[in-house]
Formats: sequence, structure tokens, C-alpha cells
Amino acid sequence: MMKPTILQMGAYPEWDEKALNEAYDIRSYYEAADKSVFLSDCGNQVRAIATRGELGASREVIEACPNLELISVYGVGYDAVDLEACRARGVRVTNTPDVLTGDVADLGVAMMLAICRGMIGAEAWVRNGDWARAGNYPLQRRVWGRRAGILGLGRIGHEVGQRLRGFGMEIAYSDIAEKPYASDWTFVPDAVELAGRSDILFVALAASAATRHIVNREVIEALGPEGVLINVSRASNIDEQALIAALQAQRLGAAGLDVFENEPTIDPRFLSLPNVLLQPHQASGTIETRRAMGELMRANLAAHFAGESLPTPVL
Ligand code: 8YV
Repeated sequence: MMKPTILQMGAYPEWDEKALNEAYDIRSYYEAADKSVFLSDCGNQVRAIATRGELGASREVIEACPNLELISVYGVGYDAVDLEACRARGVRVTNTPDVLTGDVADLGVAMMLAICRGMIGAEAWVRNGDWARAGNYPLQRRVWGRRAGILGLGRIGHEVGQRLRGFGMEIAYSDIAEKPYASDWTFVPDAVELAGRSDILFVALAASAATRHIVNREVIEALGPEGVLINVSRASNIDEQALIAALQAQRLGAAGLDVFENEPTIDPRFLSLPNVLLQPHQASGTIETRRAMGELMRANLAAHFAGESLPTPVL
């Protein structure tokens, strides 16, 4: 039997590459020099797209594949997939929820700790000899017992909260509705009000047109010059221009960011700001989780081609 043809939008770890190449006829879109020539050559044969959360699949790519049946996303976020184009064509979409929740929450909390306790600068203080030369490192801010806000109490936001509970933090959250599983945390519907009562604000919202720039200048300023903003969701949830301006003017204390507009080519102004901790979109990047994400992405493809129900459908 002929292997189904799959359009691959980005690279995967070698264990996924191997398994995909054994089961399917893989066409590497991301390696093609001329994408439109590549798509016009193989688009007709493509029955599924394998992509990554941040890469998704545009309308242009979807339309270039008239026999497309499924888009399998390696990632929980599917905001970069044009869902409208999929709906119009009856294309199914899957993602990889749950398996990455703990890792993403871990990285968010790690950024909070690293920022509040000044760990990056403190490490440099030891390495560059300042400790011996200039004495003790400047005093930093405490984490335990302080006020945390979580914007978006889905799977990841909830898991961030569970970790913060261990730090004895006062926890409040915003979402479209109060969550029954967070009865001992304070529900604050308005994002500006949430920021105003938080020392550290976590952004853990699934991105959509409705959440675009939900963290705007007002929210950032409500968090204030002592506040810390942590983003482990999508760059589009934050007005990045307003964020950079606030960091430059120290109207915001600090930010910990795993996601950026135009990543990996991020705004160069971030690179010279001392009050931002930069991470290369690696919140789900552990071997254990990436193995589980790859398995789930491939399980969705396999179920589809076997005519079985999809393990984790979005559409
Ligand atoms: C990426 C993510 O998908 O889950 C998501 O939505 O953004 C990440 O886990 C990961 O970097 C793989 O591309």
C-alpha cells in the first residue's frame, strides 16, 4: 500500500523524524528553497500536515493542498493554524494537550524565581569576580508569600497555581468565568484589576483574536515598577511594543518571556534590556515531554489513517 503523503512544516527530534519517515511519505516544507514551487509540485498529494505549535499552517498552505484531510499539531496551541480555512474545507485538526502542562508551568515558575532572586545577575557576579572584588550581591526580592496573578486559568494556568500554592503565595486569577476547581483562589474578571493586585503576573492564556494584546499598556502599568510579568503562552497576548517601552522606562519591574513576536528573530531591543529574562520558546522542551508530544502527534495521524477516532481533536 502507498504511504500517505504528509507535509512537514518544521523539524522534529530524530526519534519522531525516524518514525514519521517509516510510516509516511514525508515532504519537508521547511527545507524547501522555493516554498510555492514546492507546494505546486506536491500539494495535490498531501493528505495531512504535521506542524508545530508556533508554525501552524496558513490559509495559503491549506489551499495549496486540495486533498488535505488532517493537520496534526505538535503543541497545545493551535492559534497559528487557520481554523476558518480548515472548517470551510472539513479539514480535521489535532493538538497535544496535557502532556506538556507540567513543563510549561515549571518554566514559568522558574522564571519567576530566577527574576525575583536575581539569579542570572548573581551567577555573573560570581563568575566575573565581582563577588571577590566588590562584595555582596545587591539584595533581591522575596518570592514566598507574595501576590500572584494568573491570567487564564486553563490547564497550564491551573498547574502554575498549584506550584505557587507551595510558595504560600496569595493567588488570584482572571478567566472568562470562575473556575470550580479554584475555589480557594480569588476570581478577578478584569485583567487591569488583576495586575493591580499582583506582584507577579503569569500569562497562560490560549491565544486567539479575542486575547490579542489583552496585556496592554494599562495592564502593564497596573503591574507597575515593582511588578514582574511572566509569559509562557503566546507573544500575541501581550502588546510587545508597550512592554518594551515600559521595561525601558522602568514602568514595569521585570519580565520573563518564553515567546516573542517574529521568533526566533526577536526585537533586538530586548537584548540590551537588563530587566528581562529571555528564553528561546523552550517551556515544553524536555526530552520526556517532547517524546510524549511526538507520540501524541503521531497517534493522531495513525488514528486518522486507520479510520479510528482522533485521540485529541481540536476540530
Ligand atoms: C511548541 C508550544 O509547540 O505547545 C505549544 O503550543 O508553543 C510549544 O510546545 C513547541 O515548541 C514545539 O514546536
